[in-house]
Amino acid sequence: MVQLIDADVQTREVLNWAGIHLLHYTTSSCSQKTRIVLNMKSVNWESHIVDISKKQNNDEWFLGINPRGLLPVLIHDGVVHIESDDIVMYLDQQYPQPKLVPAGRENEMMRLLKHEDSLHVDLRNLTMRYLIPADVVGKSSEVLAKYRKYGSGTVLGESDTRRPIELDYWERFNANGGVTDDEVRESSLRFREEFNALEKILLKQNFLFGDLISLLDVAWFVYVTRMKLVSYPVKKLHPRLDAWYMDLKNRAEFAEETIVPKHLQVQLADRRVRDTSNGKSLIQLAGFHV
Ligand SMILES: N[C@@H](CCC(=O)N[C@@H](CS)C(=O)NCC(=O)O)C(=O)O
Repeated sequence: MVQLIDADVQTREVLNWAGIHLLHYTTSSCSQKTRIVLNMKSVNWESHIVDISKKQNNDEWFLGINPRGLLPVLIHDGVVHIESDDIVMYLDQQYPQPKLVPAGRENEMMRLLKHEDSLHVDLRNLTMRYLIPADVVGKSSEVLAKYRKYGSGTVLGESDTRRPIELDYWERFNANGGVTDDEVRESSLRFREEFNALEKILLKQNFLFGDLISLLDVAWFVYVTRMKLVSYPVKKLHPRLDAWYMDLKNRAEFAEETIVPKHLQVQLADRRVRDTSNGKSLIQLAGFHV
């Protein structure tokens, strides 16, 4: 569990926040994951929107809460929790109804969630390339300077190892002028491999961790949701995964947290047409024959 210690947190006001608070952003996939779990468990929580499109996650106030500058953050009675997978594991312990990790299988679940998290960079690549509008994508040198400067820079009292990885990502992104065609191909192929593995599992059981719904379903649901938005052909390549997705999508707790705003839908449709006519759609760059 990543529960920050006192010395990690510089925005001291949050240490006095009582109850459950979530710092999140509507369309952030990791935020969606935590909100779905909060819904499933009928937890009352207070919402604090941190607008990623305005880079508020790189402001001093937010970096003083999460030195990694990433969403979501859960604050429970003044204790700051980061990393969405740790947050949902924590919520499952605190609010066991319904139980989303079978008793005795916590380590196995954590391992599988960490594996899912390892694809976050691929999800980010495809999101940055196909979803985020050109006027918002990337981080300017001013924003990166704030990212370097603010916050304690420590997690659990140790110099944070994640921040240099994040900085490296954005510096490379700027140097390459965005996500490259090769990165699109590699990230798409990585997802195809993972989705193929999930497809096999779902041919044997109802959900990803057995016959009952679990945190693993929530975690992959938000990824599949995003991959559909970037025009990855889920239904054509992985029909069983698509049926599993549709089942979850029809549940209010999932649907409410993954609504795509109308203006974004219109932008996406335009973009899809443009990318396809330039031979740069995800399907074309990945070389999928669908
Ligand atoms: N491993 C982290 C990943 C968090 C993450 O990358 N969050 C994204 C939103 S889904 C974010 O805050 N991005 C903002 C940025 O990179 O500037 C988690 O699961 O919480």
